[in-house]
Amino acid sequence: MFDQKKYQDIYRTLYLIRRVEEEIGRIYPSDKIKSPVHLSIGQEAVSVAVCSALDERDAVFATYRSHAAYLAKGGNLKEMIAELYGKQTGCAKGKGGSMHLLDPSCGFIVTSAIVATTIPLAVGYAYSLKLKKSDSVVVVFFGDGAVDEGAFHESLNFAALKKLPVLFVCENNLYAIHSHFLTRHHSDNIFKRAASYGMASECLKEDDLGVIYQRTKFFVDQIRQGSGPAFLECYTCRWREHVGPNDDFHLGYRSEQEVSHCKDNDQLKKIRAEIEPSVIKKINQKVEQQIEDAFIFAEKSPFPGKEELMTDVFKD
Ligand SMILES: Cc1ncc(C[n+]2csc(CCOP(=O)(O)OP(=O)(O)O)c2C)c(N)n1
Ligand SMILES: [Mg+2]
Repeated sequence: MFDQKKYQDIYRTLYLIRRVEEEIGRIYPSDKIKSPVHLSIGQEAVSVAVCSALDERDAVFATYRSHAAYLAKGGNLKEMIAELYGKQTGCAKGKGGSMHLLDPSCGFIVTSAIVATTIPLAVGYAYSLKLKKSDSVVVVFFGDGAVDEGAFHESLNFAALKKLPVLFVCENNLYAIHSHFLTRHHSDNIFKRAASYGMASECLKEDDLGVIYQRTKFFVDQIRQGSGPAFLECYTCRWREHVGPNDDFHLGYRSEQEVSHCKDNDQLKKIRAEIEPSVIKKINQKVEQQIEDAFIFAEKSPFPGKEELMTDVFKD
């Protein structure tokens, strides 16, 4: 499916995200990390597949669960960990935490803790690109919970009406916190609703990195040529609790079996099998060093000074 270099690039990013989130989970109980953390563990393949099909000129918007998307789009790892620690060197100067990652230098424009709010922002951004006759494409990631919000529907309608260069990517992990999709909606038809607003729309149920990559590439090429928006619903699975580093089977809203079934489809293991073990060893060593360096950087960085309390609140 990919050439060997692409396999290695994809594996490196998947492994980085998995391991950095495992480290975040390990350190979290020490209270050094000052913000809530919504881990992507189990969901990494969607971010990595989609971002691997984009160029540097393309822009990404995401949610409070966006360590994976931030890193997959090329966000700075040291600044991400420093942000979680609330340090001045963080990507939001230590004022946003895990739920407000951003790195516009690599096209990772903004994230938000408020469900669905980055969808209209992404559409507005796409509108500005269209007015400037840019050939960049905007991707916005959101969860199945965002479909419950009016802003989702208004944004899709407007994007279709104005034929804007935006790919909507719904990461459907079946739950909004602990509520199953079918306790919130009559039917399982998110992608059909998107189609009804007037855009190409598909549902990918396999959680297969290669398939998500191929379909993203197809839609991004079309969008770049002026097709207007498109929509991808990607089924995926969150392995840990909604917020925090633990699992949550004791809560009873889903079974351990449901998640272990997803773990059998771990895309990290699948991609690893395509690469020589000696190469894997080298990649892993480098990534582990990068992660260690990032946590040391965060530890050593200062907290923001009191004089920064009221700065960066409004745009000058
Ligand atoms: C407007 C709004 N309503 C409610 C919440 C509380 N809330 C936080 S996360 C969440 C669930 C969202 O689920 P989903 O969009 O499927 O994303 P997931 O957490 O599964 O990645 C809710 C309801 C919020 N942050 N914003
Ligand atoms: Mg969800």
